[in-house]
Amino acid sequence: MSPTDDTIIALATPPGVSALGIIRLSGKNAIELTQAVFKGKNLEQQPSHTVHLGTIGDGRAIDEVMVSLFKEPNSFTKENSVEISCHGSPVIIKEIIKLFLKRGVRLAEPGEFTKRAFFNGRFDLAQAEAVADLIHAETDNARQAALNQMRGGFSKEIQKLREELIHFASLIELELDFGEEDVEFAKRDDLKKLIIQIQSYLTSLIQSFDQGNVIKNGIPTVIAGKPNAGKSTLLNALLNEEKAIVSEIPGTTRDVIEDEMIVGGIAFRFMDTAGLRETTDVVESIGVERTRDRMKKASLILYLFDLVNTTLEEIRTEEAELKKLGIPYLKIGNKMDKASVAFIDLLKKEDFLFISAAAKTNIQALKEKIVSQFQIKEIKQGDVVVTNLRHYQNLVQTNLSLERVLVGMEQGTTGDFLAMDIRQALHFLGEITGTITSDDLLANIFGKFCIGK
Ligand SMILES: Nc1nc2c(ncn2[C@@H]2O[C@H](COP(=O)(O)OP(=O)(O)OP(=O)(O)O)[C@@H](O)[C@H]2O)c(=O)[nH]1
Ligand SMILES: [Mg+2]
Repeated sequence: MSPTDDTIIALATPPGVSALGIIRLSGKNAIELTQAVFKGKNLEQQPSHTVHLGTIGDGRAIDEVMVSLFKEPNSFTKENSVEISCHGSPVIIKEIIKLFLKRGVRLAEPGEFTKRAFFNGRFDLAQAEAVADLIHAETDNARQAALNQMRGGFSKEIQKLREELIHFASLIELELDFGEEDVEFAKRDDLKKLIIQIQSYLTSLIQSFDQGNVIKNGIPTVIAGKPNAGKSTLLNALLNEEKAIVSEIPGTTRDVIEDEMIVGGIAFRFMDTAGLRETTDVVESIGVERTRDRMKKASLILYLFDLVNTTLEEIRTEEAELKKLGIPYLKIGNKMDKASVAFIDLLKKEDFLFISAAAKTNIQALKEKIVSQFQIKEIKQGDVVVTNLRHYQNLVQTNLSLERVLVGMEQGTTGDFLAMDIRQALHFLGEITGTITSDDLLANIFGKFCIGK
């Protein structure tokens, strides 16, 4: 059931001047309402999935348009839907939308089309979320993961496991009805087998999040080093943008400055940080704390040395510190334009990459080196990868609840406690697919969508 019967409208293409603009309507009266402002054909008599040329306007013609019809339930929202392709002028788009607003159509909220599709049973919640991921995919891997998820991904499997668990929960609850009598409808061995099977599936999904998280959020790559090493200059060179302030004053950067960039088909989240040094400046020392924190969480550290102002001993000391973190790192010698040839020669034995961030020398080589540190598995059609933090958290919670059921059975816990933990597991699984929802959860999910989707 749709949450409302009203008809909604939104521009589905980006605002601004473009060749075409697509305005989308959905709701019981979408076709009838379009007919009222359309001249060319009687739209209500046309079959679904057909396109019609005509003029649109209210007495005067606003534009010549193509109207695509989708009749319920064969549309994205499962409601009557219309897509109006007009010329991509903001004035035309505004005037056309106004025509409909005057007739009682309402502007769609973010994600409202997808929300209706979800409520009308086109797909479950995990699939609805994948629609947003698909739109925002920045790499081919992210696109494929989202598409797989949108096409069903783990949804069906989770639904099936959930039904089997429900079966056991109801059997155990039935036992409780018999009170004192010693009956066992739910065979404990079968339940144990089922739980182990579910856990093994959940574990594989949970493990896939390592990769899924990288796909969705990029590989956290921290640029670190002493003040003035040229970290901010390097961030700007990597991004090809004046993102961070560069100055000759040591201690310029105090906060973490980050941005994402696709290199070799992989998304990296580059972070420029405050230079590492002991300082009495309160703000700077907070910045240094943040640097250390980000370094610990990084997948790769780009450690920068100023080739002009650093001795071999200093390099050795800094590297020893760096090594202790146990995070993969690259040693980068910056300011090669000003450095002495002898010093560079000396460092060649130390597995250094030499660059000039200011002159953008060897930045391409550095990018290649960065990419070569990661072997990203290509996601293929049908591969299930959990990319969504919410799904991941619920999968972990489900697993914990099931673990409690297993432990409970080992310890001979009574049926009522087993049933409670099974219900918990069912709750967490149900939230993934949206069998169980709350207004907050839905508002949170759909509020992040674009308007018009
Ligand atoms: N000659 C030369 N100078 C550079 C190079 N890279 C950066 N610099 C200069 O070094 C100084 C410090 O650069 P930043 O990028 O601000 O250094 P930082 O590591 O971010 O410094 P903090 O934010 O203070 O930790 C600036 O004057 C830059 O212009 C380079 O490749 N060659
Ligand atoms: Mg800086």
